[in-house]
Amino acid sequence: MLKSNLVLRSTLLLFFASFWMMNTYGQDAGRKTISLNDQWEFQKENGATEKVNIPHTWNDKDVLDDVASYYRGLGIYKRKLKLDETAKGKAVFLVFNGVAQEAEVLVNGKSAGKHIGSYTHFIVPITQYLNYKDDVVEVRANNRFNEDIPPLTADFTFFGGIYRNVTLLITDPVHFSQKENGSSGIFITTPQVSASTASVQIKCSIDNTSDVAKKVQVLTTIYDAKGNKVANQTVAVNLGRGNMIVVQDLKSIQKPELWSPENPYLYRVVTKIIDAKTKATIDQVSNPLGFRWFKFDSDQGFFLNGKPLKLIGASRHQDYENLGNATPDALQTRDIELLKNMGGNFLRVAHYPQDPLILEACDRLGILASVEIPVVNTITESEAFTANCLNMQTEMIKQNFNHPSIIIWAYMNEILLRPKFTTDKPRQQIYYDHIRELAQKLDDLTRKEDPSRYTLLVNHGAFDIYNRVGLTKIPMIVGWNLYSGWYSGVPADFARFLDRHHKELADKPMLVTEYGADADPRIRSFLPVRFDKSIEYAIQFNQVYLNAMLSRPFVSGGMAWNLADFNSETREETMPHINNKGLLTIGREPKDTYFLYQAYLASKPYLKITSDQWKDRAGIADSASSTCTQPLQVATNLKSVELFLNGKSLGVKDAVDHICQWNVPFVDGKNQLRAVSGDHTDQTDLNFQLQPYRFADQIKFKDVNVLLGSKRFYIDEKEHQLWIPDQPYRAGSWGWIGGEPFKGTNNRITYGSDKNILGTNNDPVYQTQQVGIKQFKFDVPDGEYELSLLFAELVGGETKEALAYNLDNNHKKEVVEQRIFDVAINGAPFMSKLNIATDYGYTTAVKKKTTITVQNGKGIVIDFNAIEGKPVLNAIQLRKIY
Ligand code: GCB
Repeated sequence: MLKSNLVLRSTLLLFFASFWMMNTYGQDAGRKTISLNDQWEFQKENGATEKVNIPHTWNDKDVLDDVASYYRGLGIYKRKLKLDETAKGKAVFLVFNGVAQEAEVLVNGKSAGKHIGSYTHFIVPITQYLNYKDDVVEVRANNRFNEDIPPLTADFTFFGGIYRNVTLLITDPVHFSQKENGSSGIFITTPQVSASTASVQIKCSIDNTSDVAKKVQVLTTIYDAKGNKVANQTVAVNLGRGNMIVVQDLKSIQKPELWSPENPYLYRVVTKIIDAKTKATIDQVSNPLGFRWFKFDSDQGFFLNGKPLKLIGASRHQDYENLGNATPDALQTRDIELLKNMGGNFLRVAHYPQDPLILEACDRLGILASVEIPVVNTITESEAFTANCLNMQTEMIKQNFNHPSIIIWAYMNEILLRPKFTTDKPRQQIYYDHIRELAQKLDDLTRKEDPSRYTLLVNHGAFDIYNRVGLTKIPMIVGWNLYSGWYSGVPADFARFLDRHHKELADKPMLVTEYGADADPRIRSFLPVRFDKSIEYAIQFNQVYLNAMLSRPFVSGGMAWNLADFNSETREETMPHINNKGLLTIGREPKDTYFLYQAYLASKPYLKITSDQWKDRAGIADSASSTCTQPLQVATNLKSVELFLNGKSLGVKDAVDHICQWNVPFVDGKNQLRAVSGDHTDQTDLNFQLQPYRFADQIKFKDVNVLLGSKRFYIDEKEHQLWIPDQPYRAGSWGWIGGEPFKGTNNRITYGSDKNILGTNNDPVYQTQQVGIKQFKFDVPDGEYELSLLFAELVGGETKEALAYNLDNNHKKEVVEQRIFDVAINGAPFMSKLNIATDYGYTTAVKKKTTITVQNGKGIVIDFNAIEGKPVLNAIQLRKIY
């Protein structure tokens, strides 16, 4: 009984194993691939073991806390490999799309391969290590700081892990080479393209890992999008052990359908190795093919297929809300769809090569692209660093070579942003010389590896120094990351910078590779100013930039920084650890700036009531009326638009820079808005919480949440609370008496404070304050109330470095003054000798709540009495209980 059971079970196992092989490997193309994303066991060095699936990062949770650090060290992954007899005699490989940042792959305990760099693929041949029984793969990944591996510093988080797909590849001993820097081993160019004819060159690298010579045919077929054969060529070769390069020229393809953003027409190039005797396919690889030609001109900008095309789009980071860099495939592809829907035609894949899905989507959707290696901010002057840069550049080019969407290879970003040796000028010169030599080597390598595309080096806005170091001479295109009106100056400086480039670097084509302003979707303002992080400031900023670029033909294009918000662990500001310059949130919700881009770029009539994320508004009634008038914007590419509120016309407005604006008298509760232009309409409902102008008015008072020292509105989406700006005390209403808004410390250019407020996710509630406040009064009628006073000490504590990308860099050490005060409510002591810094710590959220019985028409009077220094109040909430 027992015995026969065993026999049956092993027969079943065999059956299942071969069934699995047949179904998952049965691709009839010689080679077999299957993902190896499941069944991994993971542990941090000396940590507990857990089961994980790929994509995986070990940092997804540690970037969610308030602390500006994350684990940078070793992570160990292990997995069994289920290979049976059918794999014997074959060549077996593991294909890693991305492991951050150093990786060693072991098979059955033996080191099979190593790789350096988080962002390029690598392929590890493992045949010689296999036992085909109980094979175990181990990947030791490490994201420690290593001075020889770029990036050394950057404004993004260096997540560790096997964060992109892993695949098992099984081929015949004769196969397209897997030794060509992680590429497919096939390199396709189009030496000649016009609207009437085109030629295609296919260079294949073929390996024979067996000792048996083999006669084969290399057959390349080009198919059009419908699957019709357009051209083919067969070359007969006799392959001995080793490598052979086979080149095929397919000439005179008539009337090629051209690839462009409007018509991303893709052909397919299928290359096969065929056994000359049996005619069986030994190996087969497909690649995309697009026929297009292009040029950059320093005077007239970019041309695609002979026609001018302004390149407008965005840069993209690869991480996602709560997932770190372990972003699933579908969300990666969706990003490119979002860029396309925005009207973009260009993607700067920044600051490093990304998942293969990204460029596949660009090919399909008609998005032109640049890709770059992560040499950011600073370099190490070591041979190893140089070698790693050159190797990454080679890998990037070879791995992405066949994408028609790519037109540019880049290799450095703002490399003079963090200059070393600032107090030793001769030594600094040596450092600069080293940078220039490295740039030259990378540029030379790129032009040699791929003469069909352009090279790009990306600078920050310090024109003179990049010129002086010689970095504007080396690349074919100069990229500028410009933040006038954000980190320094005013938005109008942007156009002046562009004109300066055109005048002084008259022969260099240029791209605006970055520009942007932080936009926290929770922050709105009717008086937007630099650094308030409001959506409204970002809208104005983007209008100025888009106008300047679109009106200057010599500007080949511009890429908004960034398509979406992204993790940057060392950042603080309103949303700590996140860079908020995205047009989408980190969870890919469109901000109103995204709609502005649609209005600028849409080819069809476009109309959109913005304030998409500001559907819950609050405000104080206009004097004794039952409405509150606030501006409302519509983004459009139409000349003029009419707006209706609850069915009543508010008039027709002409669009200025793609925005129409009305003053809308909102009523309490639901407000139905309809924007109309000809046949085009957009409609939305907006909820308004009307605050009484005076407590004695008809409008019933429920609660009010007030930000002090602030002109911002703040939407707390989690607790569904709306915060409004403060006002000086007005009789019959509420407000502060005495003091002035916090103006930042020393020379820091901030709005309120830009420090991380500990103990809250509502940092903007605490980041502004009224300094030197004497009283806060509510002239509320008698009743029971709940009052909350919110404090945070904004001066002192850890003095952080000047904002990482603040080009002014004039931050001085903060002078801390002692601040002690008493707080009394309606004459009774509430908090005595309050010293926020010593009692609670610097930049820490403090909320003190109490209930008050208001009687005899006395309202609520809160007194702030200074003992030392100036009293402060950051925010205040009042709720009527009954
Ligand atoms: C830059 C950098 C980019 C930053 C950006 C910013 O110039 O190239 O990595 O994220 O500025 O937001 O400050």
